Amino acid sequence: MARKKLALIGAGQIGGTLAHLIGLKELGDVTLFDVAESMPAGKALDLVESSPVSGFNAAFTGTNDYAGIEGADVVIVTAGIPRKPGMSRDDLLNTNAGVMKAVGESIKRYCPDAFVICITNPLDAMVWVLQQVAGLPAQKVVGMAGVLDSARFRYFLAEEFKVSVEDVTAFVLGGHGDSMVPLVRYSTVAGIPLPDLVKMGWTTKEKLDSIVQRTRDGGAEIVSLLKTGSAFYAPAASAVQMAESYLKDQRRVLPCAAQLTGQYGVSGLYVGVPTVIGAAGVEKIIEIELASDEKAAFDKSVAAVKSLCDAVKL
Ligand code: PYR
Repeated sequence: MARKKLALIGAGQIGGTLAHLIGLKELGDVTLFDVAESMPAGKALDLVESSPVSGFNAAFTGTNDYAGIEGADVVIVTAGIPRKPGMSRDDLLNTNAGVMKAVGESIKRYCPDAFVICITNPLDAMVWVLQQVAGLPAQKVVGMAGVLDSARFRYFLAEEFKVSVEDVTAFVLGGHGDSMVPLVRYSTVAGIPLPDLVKMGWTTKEKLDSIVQRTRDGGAEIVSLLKTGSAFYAPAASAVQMAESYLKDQRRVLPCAAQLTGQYGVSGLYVGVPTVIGAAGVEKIIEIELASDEKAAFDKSVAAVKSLCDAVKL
């Protein structure tokens, strides 16, 4: 069976980490594209030279030419500028929208059958631009944010409860911005909902509120510590989980930015919701019932996504 091809648009910190994880998991051969001259070729060579030591089989190619992504089965987009300390994801809007235009046109030309995962911020607006420019079916174009935001939430909860991260499930809805909606009621430790854990004396409501806020600020916390650039290990691991679910038809239930067509009362926008990802891309959008305060928080987050999309100038 021929190996799958994964094209990474942007060979910076996330791109390099993605390529390494894809190699270690043997998901396929990797093409790293970047506009920086020769840099993707350098990363590709370094990565392939690690393969005899780590014991994996994958080819790595670096290119400055979009033609290199031809025939890719999966495209993961990280191109664009990252934020600096003090910037919000939204400050990147029009610079990165211009980048998404060039990327979308190249995907349309070279790999219109690919499953496309966007990571570039501001995420929900960028994946919206990318899908329109590339002209791919909406179920084949998704944004990576929910897996990352839930991973942060899970980690903070596991730390609070002193249990394995593996036994914590967490649910985050809405846009990948300051108004994202970590859903306490749908998050659990081994199936026990967080409000029950408060009743059982494992934590307090105040402590949970501060974990929810830390989750919302999770990206900014890393930006302020790194001082140059934004998070890359956790975003890359999250996108690889989505790509793997698609390539292996795992039908994982993963939160991601998907185009809504009436679900949650929203149409035409990309917003973070639980989805099933399988061989057809986004095979299902799961619509859960929201309490009135949860719905109000979700609507506020959707309004923030809409105002960003309205401000995009292509
Ligand atoms: C984050 O760290 O949240 C990004 O969006 C990269």
